[in-house]
Amino acid sequence: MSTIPAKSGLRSGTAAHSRASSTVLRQTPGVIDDPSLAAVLEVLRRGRRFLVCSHARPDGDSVGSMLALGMMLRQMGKRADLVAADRIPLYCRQLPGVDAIQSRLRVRGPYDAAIVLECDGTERTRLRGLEEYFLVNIDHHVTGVAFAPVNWIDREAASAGEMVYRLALAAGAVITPLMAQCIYATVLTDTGGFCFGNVRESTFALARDLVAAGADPVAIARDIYFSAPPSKLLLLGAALRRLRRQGRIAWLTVTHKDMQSTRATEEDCEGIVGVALGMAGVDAVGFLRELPDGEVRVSLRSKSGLNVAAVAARMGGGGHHNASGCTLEGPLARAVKRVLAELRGAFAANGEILPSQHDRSSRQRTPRGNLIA
Ligand SMILES: [Mn+2]
Repeated sequence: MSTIPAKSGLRSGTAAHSRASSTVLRQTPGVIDDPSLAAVLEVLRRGRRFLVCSHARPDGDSVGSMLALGMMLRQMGKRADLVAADRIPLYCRQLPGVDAIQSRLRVRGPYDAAIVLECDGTERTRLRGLEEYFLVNIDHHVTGVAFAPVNWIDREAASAGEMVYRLALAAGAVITPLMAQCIYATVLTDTGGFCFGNVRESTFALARDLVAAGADPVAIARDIYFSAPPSKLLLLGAALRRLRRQGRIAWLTVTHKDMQSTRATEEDCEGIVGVALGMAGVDAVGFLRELPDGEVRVSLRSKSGLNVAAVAARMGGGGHHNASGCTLEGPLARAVKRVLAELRGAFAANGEILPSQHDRSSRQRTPRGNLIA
């Protein structure tokens, strides 16, 4: 942590916030006070050829942080191959250099190290052959695991992209407009547009730095939030028809049939869970989607102190305090029961007793007559 004292004056952040802002803003090239960051940089300086990858079903943070890290490595005169097991989602396809990301299920090549971004193990990447390489793990999830010989896990970072930014500053790299564009996208998406609990004072300072370095916040927001294909809105409609609520918990489900009838793709599911979280009085939401093989993909979100990363971890998944996920066995109805039981249990463990399923006071009817139980 930096020893530079916080600025005096109007600072209302907690000590943790101030520390984090110091780390982002005051990292001077050549002065590295984080031994984990230094260890990562050492690997990057020594090697010549790198593989850069992230989790399967890449999101804005995985794509943006891979691209920015690739640009940084090339600036250092290194070779970087960017690889993803699944296709890049539509909302990320405007990011600079995105076409260079190779779609692979197996990796091979003479790499000095493979850098794994925001994963808790090599399995998350769904890339075969990865374990044969010297691994570097860069992660910001609260459920992060030190699985590699070199691990840099910063649970306070708003995105993996923020960590790449710090790495680039420490390496003495120039933050080019294209790098800034990619990193800004990681911050915007992982904070849900600066709304989630991982937003702190330093996040805005980082965003300011990135805009100063050439990121265009309006263009990035348009690409990410205002360019949805029609299938996404049709799927949202299907999900909202099955919106249910019990007290502070709401949930939505989507069947495989819904996916087929709306011609929705997996990435069209992105963001649906957040819509339900917009309901007043709801503090936790589960979105459950039936997969073609009958398994159920679960996304959890919260807007209170409820730690949904812990809830997901109890069901074999993980993630962030306010955003997490897991995969359960079907059928859908059984998965719904399990998710509700875990969410209720988590509220109860916080000392918050929720009305039971049969408590009439928690029931209401929507204008369409759907029971929101
Ligand atoms: Mn992330």
